[in-house]
Amino acid sequence: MLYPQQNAHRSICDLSGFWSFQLDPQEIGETEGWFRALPAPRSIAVPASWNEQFEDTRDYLGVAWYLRRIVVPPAWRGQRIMLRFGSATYAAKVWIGGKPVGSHLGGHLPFEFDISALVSWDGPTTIAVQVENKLSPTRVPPSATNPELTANTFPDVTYDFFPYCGLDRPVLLYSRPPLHIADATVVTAIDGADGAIDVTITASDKWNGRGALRLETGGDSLTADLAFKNGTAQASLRLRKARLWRPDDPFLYPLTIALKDGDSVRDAYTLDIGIRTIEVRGDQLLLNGQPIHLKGFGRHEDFPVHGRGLDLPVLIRDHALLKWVGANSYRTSHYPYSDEAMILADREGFLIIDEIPAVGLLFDDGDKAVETRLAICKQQIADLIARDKNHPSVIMWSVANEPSSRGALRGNADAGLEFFMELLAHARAQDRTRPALLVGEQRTERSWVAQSDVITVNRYWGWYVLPGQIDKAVAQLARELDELHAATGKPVIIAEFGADAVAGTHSEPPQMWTEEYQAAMLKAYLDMAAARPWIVGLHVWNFADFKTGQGTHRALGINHKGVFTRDRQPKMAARFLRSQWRKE
Ligand code: BDP
Repeated sequence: MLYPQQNAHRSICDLSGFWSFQLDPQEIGETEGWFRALPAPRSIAVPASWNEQFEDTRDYLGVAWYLRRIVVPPAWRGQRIMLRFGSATYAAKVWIGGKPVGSHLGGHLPFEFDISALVSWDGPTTIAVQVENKLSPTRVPPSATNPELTANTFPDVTYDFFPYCGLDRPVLLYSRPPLHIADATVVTAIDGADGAIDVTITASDKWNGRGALRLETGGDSLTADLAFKNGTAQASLRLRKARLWRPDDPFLYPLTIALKDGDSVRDAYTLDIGIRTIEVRGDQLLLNGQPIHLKGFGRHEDFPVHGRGLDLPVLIRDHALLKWVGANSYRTSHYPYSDEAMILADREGFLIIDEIPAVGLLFDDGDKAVETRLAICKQQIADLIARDKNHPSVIMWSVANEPSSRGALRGNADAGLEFFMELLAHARAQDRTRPALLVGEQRTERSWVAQSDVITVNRYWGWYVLPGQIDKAVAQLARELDELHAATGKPVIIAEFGADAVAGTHSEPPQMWTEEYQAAMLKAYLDMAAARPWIVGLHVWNFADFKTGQGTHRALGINHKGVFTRDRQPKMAARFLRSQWRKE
């Protein structure tokens, strides 16, 4: 899926701004025609979650409506007019000019509709979107039917972050020519000092004409002709002495694809590509053939008032702080992040573990529900890979976070094993160039975790297990990891470890919840990993404090495991990490 682009053949109209908004707790809007006009609207900002914009919406997860009247530029007549939502959490239905155009299920991933036939050329066109985020066991992430499996917070979810809702990402109206580039897939390889670039392009209308590729190299550009057959063309470029993409030199080459009719260009699209490889060999992770160690965090898209809404200054600030602390990597825990985050990661050189929203998966409510969730996860994997396959920053696919064999699967690890083997196989089939993994917790079956290309585990020894006893906890963890490594022979990533610290609290000797304890715990993990070269990644949980449900173990509804506060000020742990990670 190509991100919208402004060029000589395509235009974008960004619909960020104020929309009309109304909650619909009785769910009468659809029968009463609210898609034409809202009876009692108020203004709301898009993109942003609705929860923190008003007092009465914080915990509201039901149906709500967004409306906007726009004038489509007359110059777009004759073009295909597309309406693209960066995300809508969780379920969305869309009407244009009072007519239904389509729906989408699942947050955190983009979807779009061709609305060419529905826009008005004589006046404004009304765009209406109905969104709801009801918690349900047959959604992903699911909510529990079994109270044992919930996080015991309000809202009552199976995971530890706030279920923000709404139009969290930009809504873009864009035009593209009737005959257009529909998709492109770029795969890069390294051959000695040269870069090999394979490009597969899909054009609309089963196009049988010609096209061209051009790679800007800074000197003479590299070109190749394209011959489309039934809408598909392939070409390879060989770049001598390629400048490889890597964290300390995230170099991007502009690659322009053009569809041509004789000498006239019918459509063009430019992708910024990075030439790099990623591979697991033995118990090492190799970037461009060299061992790489991931230093970084699990994060959240989370900030006061915006909720999970895209906030470009915060995105920039976060990447600046990631560099300040010496990180080179993060995981998009626990859902795909915005397109804009992935674009920035390419430009800034971060190595991303890209995760679908399969957090808190349930296996206790019967085969049918498990099958439904399997189908949703497979769709989410396909959609995520379709969106992010060309980002050099994305180095691995994560198909789940912390599934556990509690509930009915206790004693039936095989059903879960099949579930995850199927998801991992699905990811590998969609993309042969990147490793795939699932992130296990203490209770996740060993047989499931072992299916990952890189063994990836979350461990809270010294916090939830052996609280207050860091030395003993980390010694026990070291024994467990040594054994896991010996049994699988694969590289290991600790994708989460950390301690809550309420900023400004101190103790000597270190005590849980203080800044000293958090820093001491991270130090013990880093020291343990330093002696084990097969631990190829350490992601601290979390980059910043983040909002979660209200509950007895989450003071102020905040998870305080951030090394930065929610407003991005460093705790002692951030300074400690900087002292370690910047010297390496
Ligand atoms: C892990 C989860 C993460 C939580 C974290 C915690 O993967 O989402 O926020 O624990 O408890 O189990 O802080």
